[in-house]
Amino acid sequence: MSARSIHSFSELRRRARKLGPKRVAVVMADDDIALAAVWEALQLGFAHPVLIGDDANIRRVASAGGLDELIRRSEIVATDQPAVAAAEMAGGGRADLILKGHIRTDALLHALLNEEAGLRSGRLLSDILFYEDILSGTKRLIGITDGGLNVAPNLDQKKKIIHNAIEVLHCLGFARPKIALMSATESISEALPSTAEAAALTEFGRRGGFGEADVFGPLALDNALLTSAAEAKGIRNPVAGQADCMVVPTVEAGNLLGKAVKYFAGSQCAHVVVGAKVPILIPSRVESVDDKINAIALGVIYGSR
Ligand code: COD
Repeated sequence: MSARSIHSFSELRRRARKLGPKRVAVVMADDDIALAAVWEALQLGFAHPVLIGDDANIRRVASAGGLDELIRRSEIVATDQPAVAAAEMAGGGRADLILKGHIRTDALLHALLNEEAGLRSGRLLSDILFYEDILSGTKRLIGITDGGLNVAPNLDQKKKIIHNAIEVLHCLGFARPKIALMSATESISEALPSTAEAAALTEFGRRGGFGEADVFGPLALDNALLTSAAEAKGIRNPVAGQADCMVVPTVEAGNLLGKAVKYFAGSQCAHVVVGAKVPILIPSRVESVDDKINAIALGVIYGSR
């Protein structure tokens, strides 16, 4: 963890405030939690909301939530094709980030991934989630990728997911992020293909393939996050016990881990999809207003790189 890196969500919001406000396009904005989040982000100074969708529904949901002032201070784009409109706005430089509202994640992603939407940059899109970890005794942000998009990434896709994660961590001030390649064990085993892939990716990183980052694995959860566990296993590497980001083998592992830190450890979260022309925020319906505000802050910082 670098001295300049962002350690908490309150710091994340403060950094976003210095970089904002950015235009946040809310797709199908008739969503009470998304509206509450953009209202808070507006008041915190890092969002200018662009509310896209059915005009009457947006006004009705905002009014029911006591957010008439938000409506006065936002731009409303009335359309029955909100995902297409958001993609066009972002592709044309009229929106800086996209936030999912009352729309299914797969429907939104399909619309944004459409070649004609103009949002693709030729890169792989991947999701990275951050939570506040306290295992080391001090609060720090740790990333988990990819628990959102790439279902079973192959070796090449994992390289791209790692590059995306390193780019985000650099934006958060991690000068040389420590990237742990996760599996169920730190030993290389034929029975667990993710361990052999982790070893290959470690070798790629050792030869400088990932630039300014330490990339190492395979590691299990305990020896990625606890120095005591890494020491007990005799693993000597800067990443072991001190990971800034965990790269999981499949979307299921990442999704389970992301929900575990939220529900078992009670951490707030923030996640962002990177690799398109603008950051895309796809928080789930059950994520809190705070999680969504954090995600907007993360998108603002990453989008300002
Ligand atoms: N990055 C860049 N381009 C992509 C990506 C990606 N990660 N995935 C697909 N594309 C491109 C393809 O090359 C193609 O041109 C176009 O998008 C459509 O691709 P399809 O037909 O393969 O699209 P699908 O049906 O695979 O859908 C892509 C999704 C990202 C929607 C899909 O992979 C998905 O549903 N992922 C899991 C999302 C999910 O349910 N997450 C769980 C919890 S949030």
